[in-house]
Amino acid sequence: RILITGSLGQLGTGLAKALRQKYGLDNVIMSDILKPTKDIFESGPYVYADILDFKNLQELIVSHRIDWVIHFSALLSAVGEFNIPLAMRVNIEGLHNVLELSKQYKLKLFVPSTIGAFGPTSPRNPTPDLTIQRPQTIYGVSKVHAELMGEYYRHKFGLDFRCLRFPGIISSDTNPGGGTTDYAVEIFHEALRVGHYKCYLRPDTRLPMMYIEDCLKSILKILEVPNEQLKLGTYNVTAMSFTPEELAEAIRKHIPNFEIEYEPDSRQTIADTWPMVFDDSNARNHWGWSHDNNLDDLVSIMLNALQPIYAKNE
Ligand code: VAH
Repeated sequence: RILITGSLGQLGTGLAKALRQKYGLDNVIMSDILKPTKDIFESGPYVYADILDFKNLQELIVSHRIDWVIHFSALLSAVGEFNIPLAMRVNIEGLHNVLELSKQYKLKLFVPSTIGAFGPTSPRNPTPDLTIQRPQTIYGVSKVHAELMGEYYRHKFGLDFRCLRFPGIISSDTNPGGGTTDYAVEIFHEALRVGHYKCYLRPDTRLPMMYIEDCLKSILKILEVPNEQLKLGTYNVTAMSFTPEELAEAIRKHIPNFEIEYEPDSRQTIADTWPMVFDDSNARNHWGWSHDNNLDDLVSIMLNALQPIYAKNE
C-alpha cells in the first residue's frame, strides 16, 4: 500500500486520485498533520502522520502494511526562508526519518526535488541533471541533501529511491503554498476575479513550469520504471519555460483587457538563482518521459477550470 506524506499540499490530492485509480482506493493512504476537508476524508483513507515523530511513522508503516512512500512533506522555497529552523527540521530531519524507515522496511521511496536544488553557479539555460548544485535557499539545500542521501541509501543499502526535480507546478484545484513559482497560479485567479495582477517577479523572469497533470504523469511513470532503466538516481523533468510577460500575453488571448504590473519582492532574489530552462533529455531517453501540455494548453485549461468560480461572483 502507498502512503503519501504531506498529502494536503499542492500535489497530494491529485496524486492520491491518480494512484487510487491505478492501484485501488484502499491502497493509497493520504496523510498530513492538518485536518482535511470533509470531501478529502470521504475520498479515501486519510491518517494523521507527523514525519518528525519517528515512532508514529514507524507504527503507521507497519500497521497499514505500507510498501511505497511518496514523501511530499516540506516547506517550499519562499516560506522556508521565513522559518529556517522549521524548514531544517521538516525538510532534513523529516527526510532522515522517512529514509531510515524506508531502508528498515524495504519500501519504495519517491521524493520530489526541484529546480530550486540549483543555484546561481549552476548553468541556467539549460540546466542539465548532473552539474554544480549550490542553491541559496534552505529549501534548495535540503532538497540537494535529499537527493544525495537518497542516492547514497540506494548505493549503500539498495534502497529503491526515486527522485524527480520538478519545475513550478501549476494547478487549479489545489493552491500551492509558499513557493516562488506560485505567481503562475495566482495570476489566473486574479485575471478572472479583477482582470488585473500585481506580479512579485520581474516581467523577464524565465522559469521552467509544468501543468499538474504532467507532474502526476511523471510520478506514476517513474514509480513503475524497472530499476535497470534508471541510470541516474535523480532526473530533471519539465514541460515549458516562460516569463510573467509571456504568460500575461497568453492570458490576453482569452481576456484581452487583462493588465499586469510588476513589484518584485524577496522571491525575485530566489528566482534569479534558479534555472531558466531545464534539460530533461535523460528522463525522455532513459525511461520515456514526455509532457502533454504546453503554455496555450495550460492557459485554456486553467481559465476554463477557474471561470465558474469567478463567474458566480459577478
Ligand atoms: C517553489 N513551487 O516555488 C515550488 C517549487 C519549482 C519551485 O519547488 O518553491
